[in-house]
Amino acid sequence: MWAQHWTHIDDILSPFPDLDDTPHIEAELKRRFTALDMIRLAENFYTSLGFPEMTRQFWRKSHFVKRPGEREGSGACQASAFDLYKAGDYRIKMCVKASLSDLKTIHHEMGHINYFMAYSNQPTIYRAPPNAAFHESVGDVAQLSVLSDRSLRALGLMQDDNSTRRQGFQWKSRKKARRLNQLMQLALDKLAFLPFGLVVDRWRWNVFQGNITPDNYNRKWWELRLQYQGIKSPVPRSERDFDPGTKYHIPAHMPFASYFVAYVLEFQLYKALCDASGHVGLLHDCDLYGSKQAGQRLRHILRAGSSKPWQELLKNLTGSIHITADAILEYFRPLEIWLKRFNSYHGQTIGWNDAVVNWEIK
Ligand code: X8Z
Ligand code: ZN
Repeated sequence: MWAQHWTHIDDILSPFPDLDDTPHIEAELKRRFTALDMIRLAENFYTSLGFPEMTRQFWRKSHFVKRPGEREGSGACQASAFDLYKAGDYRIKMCVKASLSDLKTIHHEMGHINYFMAYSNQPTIYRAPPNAAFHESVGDVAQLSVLSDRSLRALGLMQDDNSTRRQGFQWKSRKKARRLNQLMQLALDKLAFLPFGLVVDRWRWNVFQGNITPDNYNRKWWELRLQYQGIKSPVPRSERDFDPGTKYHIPAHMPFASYFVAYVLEFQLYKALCDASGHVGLLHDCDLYGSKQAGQRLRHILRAGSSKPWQELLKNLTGSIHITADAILEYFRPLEIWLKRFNSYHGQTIGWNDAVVNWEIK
């Protein structure tokens, strides 16, 4: 609805559709996993790094499955994690299904829970992240790891190479093609999100500043959508509609810029943890599963809560006090190279031109 993730159009954007593993992964998840299995899987990832198990209260008091009457896109199902500030009382609220998207989300939410647990010994005032993007990044680092080729294979979610054999594809190029497909699948999540992450708080902060007023709430929303995301509504909109209000975080008054920063930061943290785990090779092939060294480095940050400046904690892990896009660029480089070649071969222009901007809904 918000075009915040573009994974749903993977079928038309996959570089090598014949070798796309995504439908297989989705089918395997549905066939083999229950909602509980998905949650256990995420827990298992964190404990393999040396994090504690989820608490008894977590299992007893969380909301894991959609109840009758609850809608998928409603507040009840919008995934979130809660620190009840009582010994062992941490909960998530999510409607878990066996799907790739929910596999990512459950790792994200459990990242929050692990953060809550790690800083629980701090005085209350420091039981918070050093900046909001840190809280949003932890679980996403786990996502990147669980989606690595090695991890998907270990979980038995990938097709074996024989079943993807196609005429004309040698083993090596087949491997490359499948990797590009996976990078595209993830880019449609992580990269496509960035402009949307910016739009939400650009719009909101302009409302707070009085630059966007009630008489143009919706028009300004769509101007930003076009400017940053390059998208238009498929049906006419007017000020009788309030489209920003459909995004949970607007009526719930939850900041959104933290996700924008987190989507960059998570790659930086992931890269540093991969280095700590002794990973060699391409960044997107790194699986942190079982690495106690990586777990220790990560826990060091989480335990501090907000008792130290984020720059100090970042420096401790990455050697830098700056959040940079170097790691996200490194991660997607093979796809970037492929896309540049593909676009130049097909004479594609990048971006959206006046024809799109001036296109009006009839
Ligand atoms: O709201 C979330 C998390 C809970 S903190 C599931 N996210 C944003 C969203 O769903 O819009 C994660 C990605 C962005
Ligand atoms: Zn979150």
